[in-house]
Amino acid sequence: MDIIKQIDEAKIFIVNLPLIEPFETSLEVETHKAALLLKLKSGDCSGWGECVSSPDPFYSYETNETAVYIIKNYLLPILKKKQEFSINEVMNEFEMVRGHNMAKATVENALLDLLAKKCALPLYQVVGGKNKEIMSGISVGIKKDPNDLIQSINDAKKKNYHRIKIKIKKGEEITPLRLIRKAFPDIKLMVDANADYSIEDLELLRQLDDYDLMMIEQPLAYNDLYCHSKLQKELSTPICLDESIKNLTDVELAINLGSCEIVNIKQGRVGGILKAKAMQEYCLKKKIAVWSGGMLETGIGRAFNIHLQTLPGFTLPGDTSETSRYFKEDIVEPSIKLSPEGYIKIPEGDGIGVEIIPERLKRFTISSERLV
Ligand code: OSB
Ligand code: MG
Repeated sequence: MDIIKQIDEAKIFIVNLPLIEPFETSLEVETHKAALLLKLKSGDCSGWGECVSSPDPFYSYETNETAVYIIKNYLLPILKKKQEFSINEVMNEFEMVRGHNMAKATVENALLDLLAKKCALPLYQVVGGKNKEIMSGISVGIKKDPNDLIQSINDAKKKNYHRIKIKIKKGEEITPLRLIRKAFPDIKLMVDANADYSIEDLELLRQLDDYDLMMIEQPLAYNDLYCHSKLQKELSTPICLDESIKNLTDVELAINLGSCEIVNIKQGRVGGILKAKAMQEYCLKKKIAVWSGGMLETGIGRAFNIHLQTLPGFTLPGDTSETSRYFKEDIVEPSIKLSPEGYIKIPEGDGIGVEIIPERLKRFTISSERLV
């Protein structure tokens, strides 16, 4: 049942979709989503994956170009050699490539979609998820004009998003937080610093404890679990790690060092749904809450994040918002819409449950290459 037969076609696409509004973080301002897509075909079934890398190595060392390089020269050659295989077996062989978990997740995701379609089951049933809907949260970028920030939060509140995250950067965080709490004393609020602070900023970071935040996401450097453990001891607000977590070992280290109380599991950053599931299980055992982040994915990547969140450890609302928060036109149908109570229904079609619209794929593609 979990066996896939030989891959007889593999194709890579780079699509470029304009975002409805620029998305600013402490790292960069994004105006477009340049996504790497992978299509794998076996017999009469196809599966799709989307890489969460960006064109630039700011959030992670992986970029769209390094992912293409790794997929083309290392991962697909492993896959191509096999007549019949299980996804686990392939993922184990991928371990010979160190790191590059975004590239690995892309192939894993496409294989899972393919397998689920072959079994005529929705993806969440293949990975063992239970929930029929998930809580939706939103990530709001840095705004130059405080009125824009208040407006965005008001819009999100009206849509009943289960929590609102705002991006912050060092030295420009207190004013917006004060304004938000004045206008919305009770909303569920958190901040994401994308590693903009250092432990030297302890006194500034202590002030964040005054704003009743659900958590502070990735305050310190991506590679500094030790200083996060020192910081967590000084703050009453939970720290959540994002870019520091690339695999299960990072989770074990972070939890046992006391570097965080919450983990943002982005399946696309940690090598795919199966790796994310193992991390989620570990965190559940350790009573560490997890949620699913996002990378402004197109409807393909977002569908994987939605299916992931049906697993039992995902008790906190994630960053998966409705399509209209990102794109005027996505490359898939149906677009994701929130229920009046701020939930997203799990697609019940086979595989990821969303269809690629060929005309839109063609229109948004800036390059493509057949690899097998
Ligand atoms: O740090 O979580 C992040 C987007 C791009 C890169 C990094 C991050 C984000 C988000 C948006 O916060 C999440 C989403 O809505 O997909
Ligand atoms: Mg983050």
